[in-house]
Amino acid sequence: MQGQFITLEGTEGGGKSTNLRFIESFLTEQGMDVVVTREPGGTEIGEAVRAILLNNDFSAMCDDAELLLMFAARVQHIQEKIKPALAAGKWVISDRFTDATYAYQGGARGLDMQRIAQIEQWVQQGFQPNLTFIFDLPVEIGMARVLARSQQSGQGIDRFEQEKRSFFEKVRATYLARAQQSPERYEVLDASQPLASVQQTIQTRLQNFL
Ligand code: Z5A
Repeated sequence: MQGQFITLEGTEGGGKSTNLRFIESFLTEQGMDVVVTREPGGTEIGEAVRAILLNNDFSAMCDDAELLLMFAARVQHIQEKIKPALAAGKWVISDRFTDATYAYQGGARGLDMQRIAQIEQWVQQGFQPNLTFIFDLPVEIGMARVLARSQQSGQGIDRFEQEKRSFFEKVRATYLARAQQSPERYEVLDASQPLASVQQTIQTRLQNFL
């Protein structure tokens, strides 16, 4: 089977990072050569852009700058890392991709979806993930998980995590609407379930996908 591009999406605290490693292990056991990556980030330049995007000191960042920085990091990511890996027959799993831009900059910030689609076309020229998992859960549960994690680790919260519940409700609604529009590409997971149950659903979907 050719290399495939899988993305993980959802509101915060859904378990993307936790399950990224599970998916990597499962696919590696099946004999796939797997590359794990994330957005914003994934390359040296992309990680530098990420540091700007998440920096709490940059509360003055305007929405258009945020949007364009997301796509600047993404085009570097696609050209430097994702497409070369796929061309070499590897599987690429990314913690977030363009669905996040529709959800956060479109749904939550309120930027025009048509404008996002135009930039997406310019940057991606039709390139899309083969499969997208959406880790869906009530916003308050996700926020509580992130708060608990930050208290345990002693790390602060970033520029996005400072947003209010209503912001994340819009993010969630946009993800679900997108999944409804193109159900063949998305698997919506109930991320409020215990981890073992979420991972069982992921494994079943991956087995079908293979
Ligand atoms: N962003 C954007 O605006 N536009 C874009 O185009 C892109 C991104 C690409 C950085 O993303 C921010 O960039 C993001 C959107 C924006 N901001 N937000 N919010 P990120 O992916 O790096 O950061 P994140 O979304 O905040 O990730 P996260 O908070 O780390 O969420 P997660 O990866 O889904 O969660 P986790 O670390 O795997 O799990 C959180 C905790 O819950 C942890 O303690 C787990 O042990 C626990 N957990 C996980 N699953 C379970 C279950 N099933 N039961 C119980 N506990 C669980």
